[in-house]
Amino acid sequence: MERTYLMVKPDGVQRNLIGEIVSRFEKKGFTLVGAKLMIVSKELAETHYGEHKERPFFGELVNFITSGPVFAMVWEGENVISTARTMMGSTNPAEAAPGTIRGDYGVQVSMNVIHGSDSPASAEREISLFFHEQELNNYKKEVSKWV
Ligand code: RTP
Ligand code: MG
Repeated sequence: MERTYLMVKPDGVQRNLIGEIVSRFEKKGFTLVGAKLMIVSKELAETHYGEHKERPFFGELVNFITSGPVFAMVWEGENVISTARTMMGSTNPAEAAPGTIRGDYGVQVSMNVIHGSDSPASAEREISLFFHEQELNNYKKEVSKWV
């Protein structure tokens, strides 16, 4: 079963959106296998966003993601990587469709509420960056035969 790394960014935590965001993925039918509130270190932020190292917004991005607690999560389900990206909406909240998380709650591209892995390789990399294997729970929901 596919897994992805999702993270409520510091703006989402400050704006009390953890519950709303968790609720959307629960109701969709995905399974939460790990979660924690944490402060991201500068080193972890730079590794996580390493692909953007040369971009002009890299410093601002690292400062933002380390500026307060994030809510780190691993979710499991069929096609969860791409479906979660669809549920998040476009990177720039101004272009994100209504009904998506960024479309409903975001305003600026620099504070766009949520992160989600963009491919199976990113998901594997990011899950192991943020979680130890023993923090991930292997279980099956009774309801899973219905979704
Ligand atoms: P994320 O990695 O956070 O899930 O977002 P994403 O895949 O939709 O977008 P990505 O291209 O990976 O960009 C990572 C994050 O960098 C910030 N950003 N700022 N100031 C800017 O022009 C700019 N462009 C991107 C956003 O917070 C974006 O989520
Ligand atoms: Mg990205």
